[in-house]
Amino acid sequence: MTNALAAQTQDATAEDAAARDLTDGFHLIIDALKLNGLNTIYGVPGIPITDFGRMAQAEGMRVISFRHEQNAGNAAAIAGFLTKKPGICLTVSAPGFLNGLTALAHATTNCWPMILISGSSEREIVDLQQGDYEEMDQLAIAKPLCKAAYRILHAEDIGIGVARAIRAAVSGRPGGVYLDLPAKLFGQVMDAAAGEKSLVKVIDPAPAQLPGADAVARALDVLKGAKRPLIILGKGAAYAQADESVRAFVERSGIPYLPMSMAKGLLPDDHPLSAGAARSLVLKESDVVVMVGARLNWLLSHGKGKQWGAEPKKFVQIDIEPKEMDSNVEIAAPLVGDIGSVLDSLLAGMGAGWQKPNPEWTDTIRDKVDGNVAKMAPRLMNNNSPMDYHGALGRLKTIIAERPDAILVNEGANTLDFARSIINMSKPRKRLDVGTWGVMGVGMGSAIAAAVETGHPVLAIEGDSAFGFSGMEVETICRYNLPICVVIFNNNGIYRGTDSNENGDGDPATTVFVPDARYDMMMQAFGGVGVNATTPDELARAVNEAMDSGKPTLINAVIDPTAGTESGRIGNLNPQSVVKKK
Ligand code: ADP
Ligand code: TPW
Ligand code: MG
Repeated sequence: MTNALAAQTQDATAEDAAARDLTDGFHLIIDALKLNGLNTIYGVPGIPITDFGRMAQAEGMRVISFRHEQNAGNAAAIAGFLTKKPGICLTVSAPGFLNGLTALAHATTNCWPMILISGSSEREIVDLQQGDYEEMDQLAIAKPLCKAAYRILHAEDIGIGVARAIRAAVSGRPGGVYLDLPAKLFGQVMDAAAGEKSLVKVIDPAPAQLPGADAVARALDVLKGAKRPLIILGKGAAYAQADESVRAFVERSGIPYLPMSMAKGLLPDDHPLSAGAARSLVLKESDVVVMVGARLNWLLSHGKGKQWGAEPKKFVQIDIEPKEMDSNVEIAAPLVGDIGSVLDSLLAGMGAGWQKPNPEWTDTIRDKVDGNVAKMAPRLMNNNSPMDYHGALGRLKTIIAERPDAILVNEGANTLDFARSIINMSKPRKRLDVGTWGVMGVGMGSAIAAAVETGHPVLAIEGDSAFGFSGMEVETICRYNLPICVVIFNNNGIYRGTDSNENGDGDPATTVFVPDARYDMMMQAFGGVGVNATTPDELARAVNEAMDSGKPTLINAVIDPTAGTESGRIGNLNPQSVVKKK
């Protein structure tokens, strides 16, 4: 259909539409999403997408309305990680769009597929800067913050536009995509049959990418020369859903592995080859390291420096993104491809005569792991009141061990670092946290998406500060009656609750909150269960009840305000002044 015709037909009345069998932008977008198996939208309604949300719900999509777009966006981002399909976030123009944009950038940084669909104001007015309602050149602003950004101006382009967005989000290294839909698009009408024909079902959206035979041979040569090899599993490996290949590669090679935080559970944390509790040792002592869907970024001190020991290492790296190779250190054997295909090629090349590493290496690691686990065990059993991190997390560790299908959401500083090392995961993609940026505020969005996408119970372990960034979504949790139990580690502040303001003006210190706050009462305000827990036993009782009942629950866990340390485990990254002012 020509543009002129499209414009003309916009004036058609509803009766006309029924008589002539027309469709419109609203329906075409919904049909395009559904055709591609995208059946859930996370968003906040308003002009110009209020009716779109309503209609999507009426057409059988699940539409989860949030209280703030950033949380809806974080939900879409984690839905992408969990499902390998782009999570969809829907926002209104300018301010809503900007609120969603942080999450789109977060998804892109973490290599998760997501599509931020935003309504926008009229192009003609925006481009002349004539002051339209919520005027903003959203496409230009989104571009540098995501993997791809598109705008659809004509109803007949919706099929192609949505297909492009999906393919851009999931192919190669996944990431966030922005899709700009000006208000006028929604009402554009066209012939229903032509509309249906214009839709595109994306075939093979994330094609397998096989490594070259020479690259596989090179990697196997490097591995065969290794005396103290190590595998590092990253969240890219969890995302790839090549779980059997990952397990087979670790077990057949006999090489110990270290899981990055969101790769925990790809193999159970108590697996005999897990080096999780011997991290410093294996980083220092290994001579060949196989990176599987993990980047040598700040989380691994860029692959160099003290942490990595004095002797130079050889790296084998498996990644779908060729540019990742040599990003921080030289990669001796790059394997560009998808994790399943690459690992299967390596397994085939290893053959029957594969020599597992010398037991001296694996036994050393085992001893270290066993020693560290034994050292930790008694601390996890304490019943101190107020609670410390170990006493509280010891109980939560047991609860998660008893419920391998439950999903753990985790954010904070000390609350994050202690929970990550204390709580074992036994299945893939069950641990969702702050990701590559260490961003606070992902908690409630992640918890909601986890419950919606998987139907499994969710335990969200939240620092009191971390929770505050998305806390209003407890209403959303209650409204949709989701099986989410939020535990707030309430130590009265950021890192510790004991800071004081040096200038004596009566203002509180910058890192402390209202002491002894009762977050549990927030949940009660919306009809959920709220519990104040002051001992590990009380905490365990309340969490067990919540996980069994599936009722929306928030537990205020009273933590000793002196128990934490500044910045948790990354205090070394925190610049501190050495200059004392007189
Ligand atoms: P972590 O934080 O767990 O170390 P990163 O987010 O740093 O993990 O790294 C994940 C890596 O996985 C990214 O470099 C990304 O390109 C890669 N990746 C994502 N999906 C796949 C896939 N299907 N196959 C191969 N590599 C992938
Ligand atoms: C979007 C900086 C890192 S950790 C943290 C902040 C504010 C909160 C730590 O306190 P919490 O945990 O959650 O109470 P605990 O157990 O140590 O007391 N803004 C964003 N992201 C980050 N990372 C910050 C600020 C930060
Ligand atoms: Mg705190």
